[in-house]
Amino acid sequence: MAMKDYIRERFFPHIWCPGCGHGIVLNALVRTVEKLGLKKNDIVMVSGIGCSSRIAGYLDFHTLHTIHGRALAFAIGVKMCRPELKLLVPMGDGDALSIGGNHFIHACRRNIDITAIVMNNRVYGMTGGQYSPLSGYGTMATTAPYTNIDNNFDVVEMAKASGATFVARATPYHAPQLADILAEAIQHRGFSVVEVMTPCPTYFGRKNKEGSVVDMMEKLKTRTTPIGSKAKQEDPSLVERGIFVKQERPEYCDEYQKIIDQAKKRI
Ligand SMILES: Cc1ncc(C[n+]2csc(CCOP(=O)(O)OP(=O)(O)O)c2C)c(N)n1
Ligand code: SF4
Ligand SMILES: [Mg+2]
Repeated sequence: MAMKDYIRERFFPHIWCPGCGHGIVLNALVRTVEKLGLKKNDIVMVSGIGCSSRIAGYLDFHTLHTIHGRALAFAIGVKMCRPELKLLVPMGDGDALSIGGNHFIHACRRNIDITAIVMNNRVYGMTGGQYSPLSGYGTMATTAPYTNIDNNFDVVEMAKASGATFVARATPYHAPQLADILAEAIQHRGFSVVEVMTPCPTYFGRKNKEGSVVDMMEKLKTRTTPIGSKAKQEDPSLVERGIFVKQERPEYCDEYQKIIDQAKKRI
């Protein structure tokens, strides 16, 4: 199918600023769905609220555009009713780990077969550039004009510690690798988390003097490195990208079905 078959043109033009990384994630998602041969009718995309969450409005799957921070709660409800469907949950860093942090860790712990894509631009983009739990100590934000003194979470470490069975990090600069990682995440049976380090030139970039969009993209190229690379040993400040965790563990809907079967035997 062509790209236009996956897009809801009636919602265009989109709201994203020039240079925003979210559009590249949308593109990678469509390519992945096409490559995997998934049917649009078999996909449910659930989002909360944020610039990143708009992806669910723009794509022509079954979609739910829900409440800020609560996308995973809705997605879990859908998945438990219709376990045969593919659940994709695009989230912002604020959506996933600030207001939605509790849902995030418990979804990881349960290992329910959902793919969470955390678009980490280190800021609340949609609402005007407030700092998020991913902004990091020493960054500037609309709500931190004298610098942010909150330390940040690491999405990958958080997902690993909470029990996600697939954990990866990618960037829109490395778009083909992003699509490959999304494909593995979607095919993985269990809770998969893909952190995508995306640029928000309008707020994070401008407040932190990151330069142009090209400069921000260049940074994703030069300040990240594949997992276990020699470059990381030489410069520990580089951020690793790739697949950190991929393991088999009982999936939540499968386990729940066993409970249903046991209960039925007692009737
Ligand atoms: C319950 C609730 N609280 C707050 C908001 C306001 N709000 C909307 S989007 C957003 C943050 C968006 O940041 P993020 O999730 O990082 O997405 P981005 O826009 O950066 O892609 C906030 C605070 C809301 N819509 N609902
Ligand atoms: S404000 Fe930031 S996150 Fe939102 S569309 Fe613009 S660049 Fe993207
Ligand atoms: Mg954000």
